[in-house]
Amino acid sequence: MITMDDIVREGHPTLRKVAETVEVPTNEDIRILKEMLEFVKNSQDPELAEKYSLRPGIGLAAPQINIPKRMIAIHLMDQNDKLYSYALFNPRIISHSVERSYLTHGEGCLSVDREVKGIVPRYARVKVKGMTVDGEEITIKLKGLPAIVFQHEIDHLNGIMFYDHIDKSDPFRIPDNSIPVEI
Ligand code: LHY
Ligand code: NI
Repeated sequence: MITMDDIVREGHPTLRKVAETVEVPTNEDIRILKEMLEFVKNSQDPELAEKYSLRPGIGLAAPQINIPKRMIAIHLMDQNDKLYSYALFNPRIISHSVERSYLTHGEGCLSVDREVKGIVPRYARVKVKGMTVDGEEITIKLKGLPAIVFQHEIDHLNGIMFYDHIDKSDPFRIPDNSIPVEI
């Protein structure tokens, strides 16, 4: 199983690479992607998180376990108790709103062991396409926290860290035309 020991931290070169498209997933790719989703789920289980010292998370990208491939796993519930549980190859944003959003308390990252304060502007709504572990191409419409998490994870596939988006000269500047999202 994946644990925190498998997660590379900022400064590791893989986090700054553009990850490779997975043209045809091998059985090993599929196994790893399934394990990534298990890790995210396990991290939310208080007993397992305690037992294996997992930091609770809602998303993981393959570069974070030092695998430079376009694979992400996300598992979270939105405010209406709707579950967003996805393990995707080659996820991509096919369209997005003009309107922005941001987490009021900022973002964190399992690969960043420090608090980085500031507002991370995101798109308020995104449509994401990707391939499931069963080889199915799917399109997902997202808003609110799920939309933010998908953008955070897809950024990892392009070597982008959340703090790259924080305005250096004014970290708490509210983006124009934006909706605050509370966790
Ligand atoms: N995981 C973060 C986590 O805590 C994702 C995240 C995204 C947190 C946005 C907060 C806001 O699960 C990762 O860092 N994955 O890359
Ligand atoms: Ni992250």
